[in-house]
Amino acid sequence: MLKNIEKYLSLSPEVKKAKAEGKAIVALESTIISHGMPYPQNVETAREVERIIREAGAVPATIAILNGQLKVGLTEEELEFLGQAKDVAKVSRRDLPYIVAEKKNGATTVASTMIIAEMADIKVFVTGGIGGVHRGAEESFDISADLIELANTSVAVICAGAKSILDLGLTLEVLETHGVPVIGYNTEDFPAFYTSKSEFSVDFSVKDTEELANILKTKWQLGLKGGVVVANPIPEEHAMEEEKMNDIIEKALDKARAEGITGKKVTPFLLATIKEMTKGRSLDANIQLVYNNARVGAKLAVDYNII
Ligand code: PSU
Ligand code: MN
Repeated sequence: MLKNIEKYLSLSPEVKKAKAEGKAIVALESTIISHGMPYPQNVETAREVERIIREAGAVPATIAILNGQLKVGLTEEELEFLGQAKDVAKVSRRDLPYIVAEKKNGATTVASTMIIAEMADIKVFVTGGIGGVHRGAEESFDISADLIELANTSVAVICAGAKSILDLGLTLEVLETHGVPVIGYNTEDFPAFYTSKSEFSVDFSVKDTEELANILKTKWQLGLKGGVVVANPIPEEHAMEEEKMNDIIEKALDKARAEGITGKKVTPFLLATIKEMTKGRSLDANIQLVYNNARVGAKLAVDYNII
C-alpha cells in the first residue's frame, strides 16, 4: 500500500471485517447512483446490488468520497445521502486531489473507483457501463478517463459493454492500444449496454467465472499491470430493440449538441435524455443489467479468492 494512504482511506466496518477474514470483496461505483439514475431508483438499485453480492457470498464495497475521505463501503445513511444530494461532484482521476484536499463530497466514476479499489486491494469491480471514446472524438477529443485507467490500474471491471452513445469501434481500438483485454462472459459479441450485441466482437470469450479468475490471476502474475473489461451482456428478456435504441441515441446526441453540452456533463445528460425518450424503459434495462453484472462479479470475486 502507498505511504500515508491510510489517512485518506476509510474502510467501512463490514469491509474491514471482510478483509480480516479474507473474504471476497466487490467494489461498486457511485456516479451511477448520483449522476446515472434518478432518486429513488438509484438508492433502491444500489441496495439491491449489495444484497445480490452478499447473497453470492462476497462483500460489497460501494466507493465514494465523503468530506474528503475515500470511503470503501457505505452505510445506509451515506448511500441515501449520495442518492439525494444535488451538489455531489462527479469525480474522475483529474478531480481526486481537489475534492480530497478540500474535504468535499464526490461520486466516483469507473476511473476513480478503480483507483480507490486498488488502494484497498480489491480486484473485482461491478458497474453498468464503462466510459469510452465519444462519437465525434476526432473533433472534441472527448475520450473517457476510464480507458486510460483501465490501461494502468489492475482491477477487473464487470460491465454490460459500453453504450452506443459512444463510438464502440474506437473505444475498442483504444483499449487494444493500451493492452486491455476485453473478455466476453458467455458471448463472442461486444454488448452495447441496452442490447446484448453490437457490430463488434470481444477479444476472448469465457464460459464461467473460474476461467475468468484464472486469466486475471495469470495477467497480474505475469506483471502485466492494468485492468480487464469483462463484458457481460444484458439478459435477452430485458434487452431493448437495437434499431429503436440507435434512433433514440442519435436524437439524444443531437439534443446534446444543440444545447452545447460538453465535458463531464455529456454522459449524465445523454443518460437522462435517453430515459425520458424511452419513457423510463432504458432505466429498467439499466437496473437489470447492473443486477446481472453483480451476480457475475460476486462469483468472480469468490473464485478469484480461492485460486
Ligand atoms: N456509462 C453508463 N452509466 C454511467 C456512466 C457511464 O452507462 O453511469 C458513468 C460511469 O461512472 C463512468 C462515467 O465512469 O459515467 C464516464 O463519464 P465520462 O464519459 O465523463 O468519463
Ligand atoms: Mn468525457
